[in-house]
Amino acid sequence: MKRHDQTPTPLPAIQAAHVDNNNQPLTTNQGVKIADNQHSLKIGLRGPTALEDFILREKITHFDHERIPERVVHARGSAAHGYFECYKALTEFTMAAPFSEDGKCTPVFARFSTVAGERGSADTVRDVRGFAVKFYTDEGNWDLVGNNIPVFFIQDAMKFPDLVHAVKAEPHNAIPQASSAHDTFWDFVSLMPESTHMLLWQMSDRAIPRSYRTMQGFGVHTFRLVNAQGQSVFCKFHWTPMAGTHSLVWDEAAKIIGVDPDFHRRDLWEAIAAEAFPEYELGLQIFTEETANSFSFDVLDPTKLIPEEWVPITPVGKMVLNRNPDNFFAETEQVAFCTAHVVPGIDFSNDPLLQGRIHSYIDTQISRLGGANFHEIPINKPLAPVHNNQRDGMHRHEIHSGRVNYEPNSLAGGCPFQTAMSGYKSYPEPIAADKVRGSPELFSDHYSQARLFWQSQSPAEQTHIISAFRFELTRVQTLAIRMRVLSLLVNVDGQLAESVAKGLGIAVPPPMPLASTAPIPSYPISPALSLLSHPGATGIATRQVAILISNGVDHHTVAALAEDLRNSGAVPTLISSRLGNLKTADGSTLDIDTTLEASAPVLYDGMIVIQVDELLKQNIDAIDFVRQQYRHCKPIYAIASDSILTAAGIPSRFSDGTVDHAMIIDQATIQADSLTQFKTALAGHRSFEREKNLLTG
Ligand code: HDE
Repeated sequence: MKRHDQTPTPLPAIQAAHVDNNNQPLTTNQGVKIADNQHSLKIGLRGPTALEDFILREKITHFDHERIPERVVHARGSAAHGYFECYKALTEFTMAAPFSEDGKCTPVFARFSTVAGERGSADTVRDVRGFAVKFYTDEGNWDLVGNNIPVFFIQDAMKFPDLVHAVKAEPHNAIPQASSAHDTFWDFVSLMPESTHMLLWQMSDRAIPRSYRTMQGFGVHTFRLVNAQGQSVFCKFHWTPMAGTHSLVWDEAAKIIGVDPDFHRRDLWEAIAAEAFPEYELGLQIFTEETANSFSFDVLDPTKLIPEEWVPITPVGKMVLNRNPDNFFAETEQVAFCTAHVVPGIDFSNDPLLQGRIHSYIDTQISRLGGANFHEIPINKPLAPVHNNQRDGMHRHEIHSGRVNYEPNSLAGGCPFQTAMSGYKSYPEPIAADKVRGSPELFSDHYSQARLFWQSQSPAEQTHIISAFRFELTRVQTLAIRMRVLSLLVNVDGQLAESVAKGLGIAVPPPMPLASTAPIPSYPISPALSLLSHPGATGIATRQVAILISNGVDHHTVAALAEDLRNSGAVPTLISSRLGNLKTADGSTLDIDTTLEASAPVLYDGMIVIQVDELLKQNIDAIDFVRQQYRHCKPIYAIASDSILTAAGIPSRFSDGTVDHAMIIDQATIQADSLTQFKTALAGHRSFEREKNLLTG
């Protein structure tokens, strides 16, 4: 696929499987036309149903088997089609097909997910997000199955089932759903000091993204790139959203769970439908084995990252998601990502977590998708042709003719044949070692990178981390577990431990003993680890803006505002206390999009409130709407509406007297300057300074 050929057309396998019911008669699965789809076949109108009713039985039997097991982790997710465009050929480092030519485009399917919740759980829970991309390359499928956090809880695949058992709902009562805020999770991680670094990320705003479109993605492990000459370098994969990295605030995330559990799914779907295509730049940290050996940590340890300041990120291309799936089950549910799906030019490192994953992903599809032929499901079919002697099994679709299903053979002319030159070759890494269970000495430093992350956060981000620890540990019922977590945190930062302990009403315990006597490495602060360092696009495209109005509003003002916002790509929604036509000052009417009853402030990135009448000023929902926008640090533009701000108890200045630039007040009508100021605040996403007014200590 070339750069000019990026129209969002379905992959051939999906196109071939597509069914168009338009103008077609209703049939059974055997293609027999159905005369009556309303009534079962009965012995007399008031009599029993006949066993011979094959139409009823086929329909009900199929229905009875409509569900498949959900993913054991990452069950809740949403996906989209798109393409990856390589900026410049990367043949110096890799022969991987997506990087073989300047401007080459490769079709992709990307699925984003939460980890702990079940398939029907809410989107905005505090959790790690999956970021999995299937590249349909001309050399076969390559799956980059990453997360939105660059490190992981554990260092060895051996502990994964324990981690997942601990974080999922507790086995005796299946509570809580999609939440780490319970005893078993914190019991486990507090006994696994290697989790500490990841815990800080998980308690940070990274774990409550505003949108799948505004979060980063990471391959997490160290991978290998191999070029056509067989030379190899190490590599870490980074996805950065062009829209910038933005998160929710916890109170808001928790409320969205109730008012719109599909918040992220809807956001992704609507953005693509509106052709505001989500884009992510792929960057690589490329480094040699010698460089890796010079680090104070082991690059095979997935609880460690490589600071960007040590190995810069080279942008190599971008992914554009430009087509929503046609069918959630057929595509999003049945897509099977496997870390074992690599193409020539991409290889594994010996990271013990990655090594375990290479097995797990294929294995899990066998029970989830009902057998070994899941690669024949249209969404999983490679674009590259498949020829081998694997045969039979549940739900085999392909029909191989002839008597030869083995290799070597002479009866089929030796086909299909091995390709010694261009076939996949594993990098011949020399290894001379004992077969042992254990981990390298460098794996035992569990705190210095946690400290690096903590120290690299802005004050607002640090405050949010403290609140998240307090929230989760307050939910934990066992005092000893709270104490153990604090003893981990003391090793990260005394102030952090103290602030968390204060919220829990307990004294900071002594630090958890260190696992090694080796000198503790120190890292300079890495600004790139703060979400604020990736503001992304400066505009307000796709931002949701609530416009709160009441009877008597100036028609022209509202129309002009909505038009201006729409022209900037934002999505304005007119909200009032009733649906239907609202009477404006000049006697004309305005069509309201939704009501205070049916909507919620947490669904909007910012709000404008215009010329509120007496009734709205006293409406508790309206007051609450404004108050929550303020509390969640979102921009508010009040036009002739300061009375409602007063009713909501909202100041226009911070406690230290400085101006809140995300709070714009005009006394009479809309002012061009004020609107620009509002849009700038909206583009900036949040005014965390406002928390100065909100924090209770
Ligand atoms: Fe996964 N993981 N994982 N994981 N993972 C699965 O595969 C597993 C890990 C990730 O949208 C499962 O098809 C093991 C790290 C994503 O369909 C399963 C270990 C990272 C997705 C599995 C890990 C991930 C999964 C469940 C430790 C980030 C969703 C269903 C050795 C780099 C993919 C499935 C999608 C899904 C196993 C750790 C990311 C059971 C054994 C680290 C994004 O195979």
